[in-house]
Amino acid sequence: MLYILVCRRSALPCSGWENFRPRQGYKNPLQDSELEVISTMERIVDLVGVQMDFGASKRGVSMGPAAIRYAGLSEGLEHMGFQVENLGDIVPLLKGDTKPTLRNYEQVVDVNRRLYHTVYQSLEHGHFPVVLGGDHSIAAGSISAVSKFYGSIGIIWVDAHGDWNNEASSQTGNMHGMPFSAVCGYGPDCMVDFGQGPVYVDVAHCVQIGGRDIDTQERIRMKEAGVTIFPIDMIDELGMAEVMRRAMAVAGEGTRGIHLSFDVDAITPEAAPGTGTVVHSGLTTREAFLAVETIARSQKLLSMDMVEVNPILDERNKTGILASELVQSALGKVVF
Ligand SMILES: [Mn+2]
Repeated sequence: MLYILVCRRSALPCSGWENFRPRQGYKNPLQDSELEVISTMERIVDLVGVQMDFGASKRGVSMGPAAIRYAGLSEGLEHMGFQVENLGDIVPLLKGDTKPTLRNYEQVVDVNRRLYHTVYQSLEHGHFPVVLGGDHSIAAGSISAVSKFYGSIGIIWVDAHGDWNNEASSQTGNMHGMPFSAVCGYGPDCMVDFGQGPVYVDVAHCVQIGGRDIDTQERIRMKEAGVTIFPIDMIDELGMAEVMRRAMAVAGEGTRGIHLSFDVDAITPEAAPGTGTVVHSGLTTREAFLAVETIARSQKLLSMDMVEVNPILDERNKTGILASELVQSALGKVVF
């Protein structure tokens, strides 16, 4: 007996009934034994690349989308049964205004505005948006769209860094260190306000996982805001399974679903060398997979970013391949 039920909103296989829209010919599997496949047509993933590296100090992460695509992401997702729509890449302006506290802000803001519209449209179509970075500043645009569309979401932010600076607290002015703060309404607002009336994400549903290089000012701001943080030492002690159970409760309960923002620098540099801001002693690859597999099993994932893959710094696309596999696992690829 095979029944495939699909959440229209998340485009993921769904065992619940909340989001299920019965269509003509539908028969309740609990009462009827007839073989029926329901609506695999609606499992559409929109892939959008963002060739952005103006939010970081090192160049080259703009080639991340190509690296992840060459690693076979579309083919892998299609093999899983998804229909993949490749929306191409967003390319930043060649030049733009800058200032010491917000480096290359004009290019960052412009890209985020365009990404906002792309992701919002994807959600309106009932598709599942996957955003490939690019540096992490682009999460401001993608999350702004998801938050505006759903109203109430949770965020799971997997990263070696807090990304919770603003123009006042940042020591570098690099805007890839600011998006988490921005989407929660703690600035800089230019990253998330495109005239759409931004819907800020409630910090009560925000989780940081894998942090091990958080600035002093940033730490104070995160504590004051009340972000739930599972730094690397807590993952050592509790184990990733328990950390994810707690993270899912914070981000998933009382929200429409979860946005996953995954920075590959969360993973230990031996396994993910192709990224600009490596920090020693990070997540093992299995801890990273367990995290995304847990999110997939919850069926609460609404959208995701996979960011900071820098092919110039990589070894034979090792990090690009890992990023591609992590996206597939987040969308439900199972080990067995
Ligand atoms: Mn980051």
